[in-house]
Amino acid sequence: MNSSPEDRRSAHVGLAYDERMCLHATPDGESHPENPERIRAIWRKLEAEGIPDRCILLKIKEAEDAIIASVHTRNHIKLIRNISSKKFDSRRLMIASKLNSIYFNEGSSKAAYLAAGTVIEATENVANGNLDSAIAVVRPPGHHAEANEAMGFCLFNNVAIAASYLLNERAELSMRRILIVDWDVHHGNGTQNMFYSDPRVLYFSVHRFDFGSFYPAGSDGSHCMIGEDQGVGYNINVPWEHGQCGDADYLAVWDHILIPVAEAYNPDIILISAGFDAAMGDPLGGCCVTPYGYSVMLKRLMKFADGKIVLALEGGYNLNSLANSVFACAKTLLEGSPIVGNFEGRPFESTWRVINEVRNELKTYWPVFSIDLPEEILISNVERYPIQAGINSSSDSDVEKDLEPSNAINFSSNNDVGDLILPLSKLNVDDGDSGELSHLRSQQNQPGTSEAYENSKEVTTETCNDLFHWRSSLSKIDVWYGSYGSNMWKPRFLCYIEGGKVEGMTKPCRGAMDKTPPKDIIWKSVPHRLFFARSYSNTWGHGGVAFLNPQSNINDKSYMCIYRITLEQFNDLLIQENATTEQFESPLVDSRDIEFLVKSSFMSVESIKGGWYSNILYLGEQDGIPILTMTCSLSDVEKFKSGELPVCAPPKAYENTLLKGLLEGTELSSEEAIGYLKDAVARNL
Ligand code: Q9C
Ligand code: ZN
Repeated sequence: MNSSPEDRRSAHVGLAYDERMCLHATPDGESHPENPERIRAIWRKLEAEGIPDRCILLKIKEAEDAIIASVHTRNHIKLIRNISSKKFDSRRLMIASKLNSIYFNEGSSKAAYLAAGTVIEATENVANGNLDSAIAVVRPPGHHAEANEAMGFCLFNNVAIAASYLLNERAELSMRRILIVDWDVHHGNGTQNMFYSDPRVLYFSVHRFDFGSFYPAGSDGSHCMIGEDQGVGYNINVPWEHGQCGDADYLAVWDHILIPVAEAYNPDIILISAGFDAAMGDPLGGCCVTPYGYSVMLKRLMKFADGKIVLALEGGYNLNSLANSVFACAKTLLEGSPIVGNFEGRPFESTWRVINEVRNELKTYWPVFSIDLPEEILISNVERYPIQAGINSSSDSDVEKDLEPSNAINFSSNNDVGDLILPLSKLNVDDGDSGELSHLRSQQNQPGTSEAYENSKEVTTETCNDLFHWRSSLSKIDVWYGSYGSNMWKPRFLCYIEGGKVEGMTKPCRGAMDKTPPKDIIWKSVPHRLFFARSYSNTWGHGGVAFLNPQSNINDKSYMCIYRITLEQFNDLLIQENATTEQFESPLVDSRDIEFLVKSSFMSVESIKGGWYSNILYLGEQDGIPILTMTCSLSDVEKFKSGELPVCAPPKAYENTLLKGLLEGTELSSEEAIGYLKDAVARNL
């Protein structure tokens, strides 16, 4: 451990691993992504590559309570210390069930103390110069653990404990500025909170945020969280808007955020909360960073702090990606250069948006952010977007179902054929025909329907035209469809037009027959109450679904995204929203109905009376074109008020979809949008 820098060929890299950290496992042998095989797989890979022989193996020891206590409460320490003891045998399950994403067994205490102790040991030896750098292959992970709460598979916050140890117990090592780089795909809420007002620790995290819907969810991971008091400016969050981010996205963030800040901050040591769940193939992260990407990210940090870097394992749940990524990092530390590789592709369009938002938010604290980014990277001619819609099958789309007995139409007994817009038994599409019906054909070619397609070659095209004669006339009339629920988010709305599904939805939509996207999109507010009711939907799971009180009130205000579509498309929307698979020989709403609506402001659609959205509202006009929306009947409102029908908060995925829409479309800040939805949930009808 004490050779001088001059006489070495490769760097002195500490490596820590101990099989006893495998003692923490699910109590009943149930499978779990955060399992002992993770660190075993890493160790096997490192051994197979001869890495341990090239490193200095570190002593593994349990952390002392006094040190842990600098970031955790006495109560939390007591809980983790005692949780594995005999007298907690009967209570472990209960306690774990009250926590968020946590399990305990008789080995949890030992593993938690060893993980924290090992990161302290690695950090101390890098700080005092015994080592150039180190890798701590530890579990359970730490960055979600709060001062007084275990969560997100984390018991003690290993990295935070080590940082606090340097600052408070080892002042003589002069580690006055600590940079924590958290590249785990999740936001390290625990670490952020522990140093939120402390300028001695610069916490930087790049993570999936998905507008607040990705674990640990909420606003902690937002780029607006920049620290407070003395620590303002020393907390930097880079929140991805979606999955699929890869090397190009991460390296763009390194180039335009992390590296410039590291230059300005001039850290004395860097601790990496090194989760590898942003790696390609990870089952939780949905991103695609390669081992080469991690290796370059690490190498770029090695020019700071005299190369003093400690990597502490956090997440990472694909054993192969995990092992290969850790191996790439070990090699990089040992050899001082990235592994061989390259990456293709360019950052997402959203990545530039996020980078700009972060720089903008922090420019008063980091003057280097005031320099504009070169224009050519902002206006790219070929922009990259994440893949969103994927049609898995043509099964029933947005069928919302209550678990409670309800008056909804029961179309649940779908067979393979029944959910196509046109009953296939009445259709004849031969391969030679083209034009008008080609959209139908493409629908039938979806996986799972080919058999039905084969069985459908009997009926003439005339039958089709008969059945659809109303479509061509309504395709010439435009209306504004007013959306106030998940459809405010355009990609979700497009599922009703183009078919398919987006993140958060469990079932794909059929789409409209005319798949032309809306001609225009405008935001408006209306004097109606937004509320959430019903208790279960197939698309979003348990929880409420958005409704607008059909009765207006000048004291109410709801945001609405209005899409200019054809009256034909509006009819297809109505069919899908009301979960019906029936074919209608006449339209549900035609131009005469609109005349009626303009006078009477709402109209109940007889043939879908049992559906949840059978009530059409006329909300005025825009550019001489009527604005229509659909909601529940007045009598349902009475039932929601009386408790005869359930009123309940929306499920997270659904709420987040609304949030995405509001943030993309209106001038609302994320706080305002969150507040708006919270308010709609909280107020009684
Ligand atoms: N619906 C780390 O990577 N997911 N923790 C829970 C609940 C928890 C990840 C999903 C993910 C925790 C260290
Ligand atoms: Zn993670």
